[in-house]
Amino acid sequence: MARLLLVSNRLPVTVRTSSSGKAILDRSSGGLVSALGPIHDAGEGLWIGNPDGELDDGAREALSHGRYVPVHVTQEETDGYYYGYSNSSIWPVFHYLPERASFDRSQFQTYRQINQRFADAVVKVTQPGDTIWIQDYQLMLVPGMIREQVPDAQIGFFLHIPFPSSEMFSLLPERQEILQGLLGANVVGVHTYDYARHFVSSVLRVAGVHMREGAAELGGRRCEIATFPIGIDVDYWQQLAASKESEAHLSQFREHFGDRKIILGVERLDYTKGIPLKLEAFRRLLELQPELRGNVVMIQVVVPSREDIDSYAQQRQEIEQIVGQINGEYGSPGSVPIHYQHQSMAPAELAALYRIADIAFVAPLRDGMNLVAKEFVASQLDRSGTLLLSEFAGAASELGEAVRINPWDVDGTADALANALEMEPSDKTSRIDAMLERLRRNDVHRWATRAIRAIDRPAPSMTTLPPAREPDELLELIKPRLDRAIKPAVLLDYDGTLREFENMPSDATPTSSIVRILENIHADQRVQLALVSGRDAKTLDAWFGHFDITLVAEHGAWMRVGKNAQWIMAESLLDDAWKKQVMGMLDEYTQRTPGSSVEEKTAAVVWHYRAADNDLGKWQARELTTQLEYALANQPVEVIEGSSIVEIRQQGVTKGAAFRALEQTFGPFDFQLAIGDDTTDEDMFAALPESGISIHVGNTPSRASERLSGPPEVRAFLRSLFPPAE
Ligand code: GDG
Repeated sequence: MARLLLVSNRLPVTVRTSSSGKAILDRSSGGLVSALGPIHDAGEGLWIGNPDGELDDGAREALSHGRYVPVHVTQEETDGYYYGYSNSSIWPVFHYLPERASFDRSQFQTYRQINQRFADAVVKVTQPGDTIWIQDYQLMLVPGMIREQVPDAQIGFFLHIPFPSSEMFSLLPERQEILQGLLGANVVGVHTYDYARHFVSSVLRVAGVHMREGAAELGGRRCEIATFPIGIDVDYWQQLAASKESEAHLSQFREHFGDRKIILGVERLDYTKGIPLKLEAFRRLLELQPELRGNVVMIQVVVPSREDIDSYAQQRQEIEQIVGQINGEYGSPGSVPIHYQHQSMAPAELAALYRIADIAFVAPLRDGMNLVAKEFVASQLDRSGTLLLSEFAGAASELGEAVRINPWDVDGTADALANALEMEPSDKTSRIDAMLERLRRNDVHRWATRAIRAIDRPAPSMTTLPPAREPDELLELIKPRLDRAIKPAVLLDYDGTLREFENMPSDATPTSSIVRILENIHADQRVQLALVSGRDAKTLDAWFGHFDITLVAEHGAWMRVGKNAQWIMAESLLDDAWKKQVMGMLDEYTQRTPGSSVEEKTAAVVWHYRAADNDLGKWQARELTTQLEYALANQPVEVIEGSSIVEIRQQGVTKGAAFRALEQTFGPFDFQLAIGDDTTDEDMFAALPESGISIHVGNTPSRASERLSGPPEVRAFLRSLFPPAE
């Protein structure tokens, strides 16, 4: 396995000196560390990052022993790079709060300088075959900087915060340089489809680079954007929540709060987390429902963070002021409505809070993902809590069963709190169960493996765009050759080639003009005509059975060589154990993508998304393809992305094989013409001899020698090539 070089602003360990004077590494806690720590431990890779504080020789040795490579950043540099550009420019802009942002060129220069230091540190230790994976917004220039020095490096980048709309992104004075930095990666990963879309539009508007289906082709190399929503370690949280330590905290809390209802908020001190508005919504609840006063409490844990930045210090003041007001207004001796804590707590205590809470109140104004929401769900051993989740958190796109709120709508949020307090136990249970199942399936380990595989995956070979021709021009080129031929073969794809697509495949019946074209070709006695389609035999029979031509169904799985001939099945279709596995995965994607559907064929399974939202469909198709390629690596099948389809097909069954079978039956031919529009037709083009003529339909790259823009041009071309007999 390739070595993995992880790069993050902070190293995931701190060095401590034991009583015997020995340097010991303590692993920090947190989602990223729990995901990548085990991978780092199990492999032979390195982790490159900034250590906490000064290192003596013992500390250096301990780090090196653990395969950690320290990159030092001085206090002054931290001010410019971390508190400055990272957290005072990028962070607020990427969270849609530009009024909190400040832009200072010298801070950017420090950011660039530290990014260069990280890049140099990576380059120094990298070896051929390594996989480099860079984490987060503090290091956005690093991919490009490494790429400059190691052009063929495998580089991934993951952004843990939102990628904003291009209008917002463009506020950054250094937007060009930042994008170029990111485009240095082979794969840029983000949490959600929305962020990916935003990235694509920024790349186009700001950098002028077109990304087709989520990938940019940059001077012979690709940069792909992919969504990998980060998960949590579900087992860890469930075990922690059930631990003795956590149980002890839980009993204490139960004793303290009695039967009062508990609304819980846990976040880092950050203006993106929407804490003041949450407090306002809670205030509104108490104002509107006096009977709740004294019967409901809000526990708000605020973990100290970035207090060297003014806006963070101000945020703390603002929060504490509101807490004071509400407690003053609605408190009574012995009953305080808000329990506020500006300190972090031990994980077991946090898990106990997750368990005792009736409502987890997660209301960020923007949040890349939000792990607190997921941890709360995982810790619900009694399945008795309700998650209130802001629609502006990345987690909202996965946790559909949460009660969604718009944090800006204080009245609406207060109503949602009131309703959640009244929710039926069975409703709570079923919501938690559904979310938990999803969290299990997409846990943090899966996040890491999916992302690493995507970085490692060899880029598909690049094809170019054949020259586009007008039908007449193409005719001049081809007609003389056809006229000279004694035994010509004409192979035509149907959907997207002869016939325009319809939303419902069954609606794409042959028009009279298509029928006439086929008749005219067939009237030329010399020609062997074959319709080579992905459709099933039944449909082809119904539509074209009366023609005395060759029909090829399911991309070569079935073939019928004349009007009354039997359909023959290709031989390699016997083992289909892979289908079951594939169907399970396709079901999941069908659920996630409204309008999509699954079609089962003899030698293939197809996921259709033509009737789904176009962008979403394309996106899910990419994800699905990645996942399938990995899951089916050892199976005799291949995964093909076609026009609004992903097809999983038994290997050896291709349109290329169909051409060869045709040649065996009738051949050899002295003229070959093949026309098709999608990836499956590429096999057919590849099977033609060098002198064969292949025509790709559409405006995407292809190995074909010629190109026509769409079915109308194909029909016009064929009408002139095979004019009706006088
Ligand atoms: C960034 C993105 C994205 C909180 N209080 C305590 C404590 N925590 C832990 C939680 C959770 C983590 O901190 C917070 O994670 P979030 O995801 O909620 O937020 P950010 O720190 O802003 O993280 C975010 C994330 O990166 C991952 O990609 O989800 O959108 O902003 O794990 O458990 N842990 C302990 N004591 C506390 O008091 N031990």
